Amino acid sequence: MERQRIIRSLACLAVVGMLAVSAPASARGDFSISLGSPVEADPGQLGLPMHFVLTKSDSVAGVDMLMEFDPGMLSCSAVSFLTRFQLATYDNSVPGRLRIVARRHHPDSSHLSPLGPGTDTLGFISLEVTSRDLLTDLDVPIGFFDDAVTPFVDNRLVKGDSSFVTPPELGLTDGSVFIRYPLYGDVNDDGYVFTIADAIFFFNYLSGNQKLSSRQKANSDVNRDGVQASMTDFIQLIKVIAEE
Ligand SMILES: [Ca+2]
Ligand SMILES: [Ca+2]
Repeated sequence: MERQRIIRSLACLAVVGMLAVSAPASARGDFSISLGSPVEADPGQLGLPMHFVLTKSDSVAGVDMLMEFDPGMLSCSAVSFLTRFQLATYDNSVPGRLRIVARRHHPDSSHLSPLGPGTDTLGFISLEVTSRDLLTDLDVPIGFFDDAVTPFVDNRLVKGDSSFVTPPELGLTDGSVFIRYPLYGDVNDDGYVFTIADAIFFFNYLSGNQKLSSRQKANSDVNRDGVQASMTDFIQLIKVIAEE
């Protein structure tokens, strides 16, 4: 009895082993769209680029993507394409959503050949970050999303033969924006808050003789009303320094 049980379990293991060998090596990894590693940002930052990258083991003639994010934290101002497409468009009309559609061929013009196997950076999404006080560092995800209302799969690839690759065969890697909490009052970004040097730096900016980095701009929202580097912030800075 015991011997039969051992033989059965050995047979089971052998079958599982055979399946593991004959299954295609991670079909998921053969096609993927990635929004890459987290992008660091400051509150109020504009034109923050998030690249989208396509990896494929076969030729691809088109891409459809749908993403969502917290519209209170981020907005999408534009999408720029780095790979040539004959039709390349996006829809950012709904806050917190972004749809991207790109095709190598267009019905009204001559075709570009499909993209061959390999990895291509298709383009980048330009993001704008909220300038309001978030009270802490915050990681805001940008996730692929399938809209139940649309009669098709929202994230998919069009292959050279016009067939589709959809999840789970198409792997999707979400992105995120890590919003760094400002050091309010450190206008010159030297690690010290409310110093005379900060006041001089701020004054030079207001006089048009100094530019501010996104970090310096975020730090300069001294009264934390979401309006960065304003005259009111400067007055508040002077007030705090005078009181110390
Ligand atoms: Ca400083
Ligand atoms: Ca302010």
